[in-house]
Amino acid sequence: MEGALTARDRVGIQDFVLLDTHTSENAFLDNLKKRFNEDLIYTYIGTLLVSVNPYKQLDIYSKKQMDIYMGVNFFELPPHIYALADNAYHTMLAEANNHFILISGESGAGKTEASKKILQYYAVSCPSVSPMDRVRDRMLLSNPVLEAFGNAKTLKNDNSSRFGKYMDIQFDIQGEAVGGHILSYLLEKSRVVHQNQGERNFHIFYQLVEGGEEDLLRQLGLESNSQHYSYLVKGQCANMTSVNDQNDWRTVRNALSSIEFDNGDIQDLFGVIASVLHLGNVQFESDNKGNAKLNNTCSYVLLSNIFTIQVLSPFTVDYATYARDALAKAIYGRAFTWLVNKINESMENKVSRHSKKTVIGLLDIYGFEVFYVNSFEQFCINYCNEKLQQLFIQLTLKSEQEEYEAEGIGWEPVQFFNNKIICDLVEEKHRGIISLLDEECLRPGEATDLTFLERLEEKMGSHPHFVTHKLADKTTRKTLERGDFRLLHYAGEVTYCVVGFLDKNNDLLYRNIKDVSSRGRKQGGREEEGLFQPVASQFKSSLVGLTDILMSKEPWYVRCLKSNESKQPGRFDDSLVLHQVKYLGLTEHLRVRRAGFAYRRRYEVFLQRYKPLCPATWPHWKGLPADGVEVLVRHLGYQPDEYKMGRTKIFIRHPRTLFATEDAFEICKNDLGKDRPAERGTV
Ligand code: AD9
Ligand code: MG
Repeated sequence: MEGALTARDRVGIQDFVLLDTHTSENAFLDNLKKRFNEDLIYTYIGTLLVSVNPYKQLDIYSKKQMDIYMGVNFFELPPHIYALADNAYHTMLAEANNHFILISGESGAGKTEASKKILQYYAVSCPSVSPMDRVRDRMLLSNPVLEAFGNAKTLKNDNSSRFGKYMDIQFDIQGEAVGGHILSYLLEKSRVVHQNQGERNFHIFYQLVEGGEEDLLRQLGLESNSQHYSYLVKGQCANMTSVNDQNDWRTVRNALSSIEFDNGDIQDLFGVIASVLHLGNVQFESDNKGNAKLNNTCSYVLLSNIFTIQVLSPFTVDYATYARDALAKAIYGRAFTWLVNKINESMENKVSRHSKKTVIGLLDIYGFEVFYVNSFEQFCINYCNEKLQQLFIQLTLKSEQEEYEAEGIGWEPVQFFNNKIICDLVEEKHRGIISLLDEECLRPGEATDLTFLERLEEKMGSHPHFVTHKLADKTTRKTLERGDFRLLHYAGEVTYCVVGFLDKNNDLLYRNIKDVSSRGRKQGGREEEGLFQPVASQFKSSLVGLTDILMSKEPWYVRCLKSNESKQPGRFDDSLVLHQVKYLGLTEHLRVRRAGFAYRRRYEVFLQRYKPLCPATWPHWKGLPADGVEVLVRHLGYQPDEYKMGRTKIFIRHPRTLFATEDAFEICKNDLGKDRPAERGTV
């Protein structure tokens, strides 16, 4: 016994719900740290998985490990991302409904890695019949491709996602993965033309230039050296040790071939990427009237027209450079959209299109981030994280507690910080920051970034989560520059510099650029002339759409924590981790979990499923379902503190109680024979 205690002391508790000391933040941190020091990066809070980034390869993701976790009850093995993936999968099959896995955490916490592990688990572990293998392979191969085009090195993460990704994995009723579909969210296009010190452009540019075959580079007119391209060296770290662009190029190149990209597609795609690089090297100089002209090294007549003459009025050098960058961003953005569409086509389920399917959605977005200078991009990214935190609160802390109340279950409310106030500050109709930004964008010629800031200060000045530069000194003692405003986000305060907000929100491509560049090919049409929606509003609408998609499914959560800021293997920075534990609301979640009930089922559903386990309820129970359930669980030996009877549902405290019942049911079902199909209920 003493030995067991020592081991437990050393490696901590694998489910916080079982932590016998109080649920303080320090006890929480202590347990995480103990486990982290033993390379145990996963810990549960009930069915929620907490993951701490180890920044080193652990030998826990092998095929052998996958086999161990397959079909095994959640709590029987040490916590693992595979256990969560497996549990979601089996619940989906048993209950024939849709699920999603919300992976959250700040930049560099391990979300993208977690989502890859889950996808790999499904690809390897789910049953398969031959033609579907191709769909599964394509789902896996879509990862390196999208990462190449949508990820980049930032100061926070060498492989930072610069777009949001939601992927549905579709399963047929046998549990085979038969199709996939990706929705992508707001790509950070500004990175194409500018990178901050210590950051890079999207990986694909370096992969192509450093790894591309001689023939290909010759065809594209490219030098095999990223230093040659002005768009690749803005952050002064084109070559970095933690990535191998040449190897990654081969992976991406092979993946593209395997996912139905024919040679023509691939040529076009890299033609576009190369054109962006060439564009970046176009330089302008002033003629004697102060107008822009291409400098001597550029000899393209068409380019000359695009950038130096705007219908009648000539461009200045600054304006021409601006127009060049706008075009480069637009080209890359469209290539990315095209790529996602192509990948979707290749993952489309073409075999069992009409049969019933259920899905598991995987959400991996860009995490909360704070840099020295934060701009429109961070504003959008951090707003997105606020929305996901709000969804988490809605689904776990708020609705959970409201349900106990509605069901008449005695309940001591757990207090938590509800970040709805920050979401409203950003997105409220007519009053939020996004609305004000849009209004300013509708006053071309008059509005500037600074008039936008003035309006913000005027309207938001007294909001508890908004700090204007006038008040900053008094409240936080940290000064703000004149062009800054600060938001007190759920995950910490961020100072945004307004420079570029209007322009990035407008995302306008000058009409004559479009006209000239589309000459000689079919005009793509509607989008150009159609309704213009500013970027932030568009993003807001797409996040509302995403929330709707998620709310219609059963949730699972992976909360990723960053162990240290310097990406060092095995280093656990107490204050950094504690900060995340706090703002993610993990201890509040634990308190609700501990005091609450892991499972609930409507009486009818519970009775319908488990009635064969009790002679009094089998084959029919004539009274009220609630009474039948009471008789049934007493017969099964449930102790009084293990369950509660609500108005419409039974609440079961620990998953293990339900698992035991489920095991008994499986045995009974086999005993009853095949003539009586066991019906599955839904919650
Ligand atoms: V961002 O919001 O996209 O900037 P993520 O996605 O949360 O961020 P990511 O998954 O990319 O972070 O992880 C960052 C790095 O941490 C990875 O490149 C790995 O080097 C490292 N990492 C993350 N998770 C693990 C893991 N389970 N095992 C080993 C890991 N290393
Ligand atoms: Mg990521």
